[in-house]
Amino acid sequence: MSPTALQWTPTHGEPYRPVAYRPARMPSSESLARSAALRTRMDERRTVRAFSSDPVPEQAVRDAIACAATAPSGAHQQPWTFVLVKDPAVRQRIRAAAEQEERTSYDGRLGDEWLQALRPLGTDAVKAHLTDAPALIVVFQQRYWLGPDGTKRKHYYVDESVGIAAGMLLTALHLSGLAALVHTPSPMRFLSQVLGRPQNEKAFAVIPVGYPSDDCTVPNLVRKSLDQVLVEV
Ligand code: IYR
Repeated sequence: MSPTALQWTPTHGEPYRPVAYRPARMPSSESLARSAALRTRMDERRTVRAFSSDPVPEQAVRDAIACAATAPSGAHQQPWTFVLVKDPAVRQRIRAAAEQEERTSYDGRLGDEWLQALRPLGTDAVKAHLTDAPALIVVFQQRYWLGPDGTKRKHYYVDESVGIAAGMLLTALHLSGLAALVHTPSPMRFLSQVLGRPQNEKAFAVIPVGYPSDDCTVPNLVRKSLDQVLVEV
């Protein structure tokens, strides 16, 4: 059986058993061509808040989730669950609960400094994307491992691991031609209730996926230049 065909089960205390890794080395000319093209393509990604209700190829979304699930993770514990919500009734429940929280947030809970920081983005408590987009991916962190008999085991670097996976998810969706948004209603506890997730899971983000609406606009953002974000020593 090839290593990839093995079914994963949580590992713990087992011996180190390395296997050979010999990927073909890419010529540097090819690396440079790919990195330049990827950089341009990634710079085209925009966070979209106005979605068409047109359906998306569902397998492309599943493939993007599979890409996200290749992320590195603390102790290879893969502490994530992705809930793909297609049911319009469930999306409606999520929207109603999210908007209730967001109204409290925008009506003062965020505080003045935070509201000022959000102003150039044009966000508000209305979250139409939660019902307009044909699919939502709700990313959950598994804060600890919970065995079938209730046994708990510590997970390491959960925030980092799930953050990396979420970034890979956004990349995969974008490169597959799909638009997305990282929505972080706060507090997010209602997502566990609506989606019936177990006690070891905590919502990390809601990612609506779809196509931009015909009248979609985005804020006129400028990204930091490479000079501003890169320090070479
Ligand atoms: N969660 C709120 C507020 C919000 C916060 C940040 I930081 C943003 O970059 C955008 C929005 C909302 O979803 O509107």
